Amino acid sequence: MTDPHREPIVRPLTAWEGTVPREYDLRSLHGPFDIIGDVQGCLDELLELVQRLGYRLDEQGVVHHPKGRMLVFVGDLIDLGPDSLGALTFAMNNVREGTAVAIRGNHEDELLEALSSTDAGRHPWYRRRTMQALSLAPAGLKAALVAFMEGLPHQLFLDGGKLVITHAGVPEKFLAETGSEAKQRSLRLPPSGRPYAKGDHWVGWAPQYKGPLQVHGHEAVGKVVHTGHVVNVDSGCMFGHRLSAFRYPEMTVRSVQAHAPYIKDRFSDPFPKFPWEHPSGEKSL
Ligand SMILES: [Mn+2]
Repeated sequence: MTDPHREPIVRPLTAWEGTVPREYDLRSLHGPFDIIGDVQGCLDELLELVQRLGYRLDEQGVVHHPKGRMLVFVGDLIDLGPDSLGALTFAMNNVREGTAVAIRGNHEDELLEALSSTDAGRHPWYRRRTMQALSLAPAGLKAALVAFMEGLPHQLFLDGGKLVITHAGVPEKFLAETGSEAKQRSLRLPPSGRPYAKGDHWVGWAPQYKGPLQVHGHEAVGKVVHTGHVVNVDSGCMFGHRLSAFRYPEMTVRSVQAHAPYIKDRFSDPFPKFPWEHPSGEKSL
């Protein structure tokens, strides 16, 4: 008997039919992709995950996959875990080599804002730590990392427009928008307008979303959640859960266990239940 809450993955994937701004347009890249959830400075888990996904790392930390797979980062490479600069440098080196693409998360955005601010105001502990690490880095590396973050787009359209990457997840009507308000929405959305609560931003739109397959991060809920054409790939490594990759076009999930809980989980239940959730073939490595 068919469970009405368990819709099949909708195939074929629909391509975005609207305009794609140049800064978001990587439609000519067709993958296959391994879309990595919010790394948040969890470099060790990132290196473990990419190697288990079949990538070989060269001496510069650039990945090579025998089947030409590419990494995709959904933003928030930095801050809560132990090695923000390492994670950021890894992503930068691979983007430069064409073995990865990445978008900006709110943590990169807030760091750039903090760095450009003359106001010495209070920053959260993780921002102070990341800023200190950056200040201790060689000047050339610091400049390169800042330029890398400044160049990160807020959304990316891939594979002919059949796949879109956003940080916080956005309803269809906000895709491909470039205004400053839209960009902020892409980084921090709760479309309900309510403060974040467990799974909050899924309630408003994901089950009804009809756009191209959208993979995003930002809201750590302990495991990858796949709702129709929307995938939240942030499985909360920084909270001691897992770092995950959503594989495209296979639509499967691979993940590794966090080596430690780096900060206290804001959710009392690390695995909230979503009644419409799709069984996405999650497997541990
Ligand atoms: Mn975020």
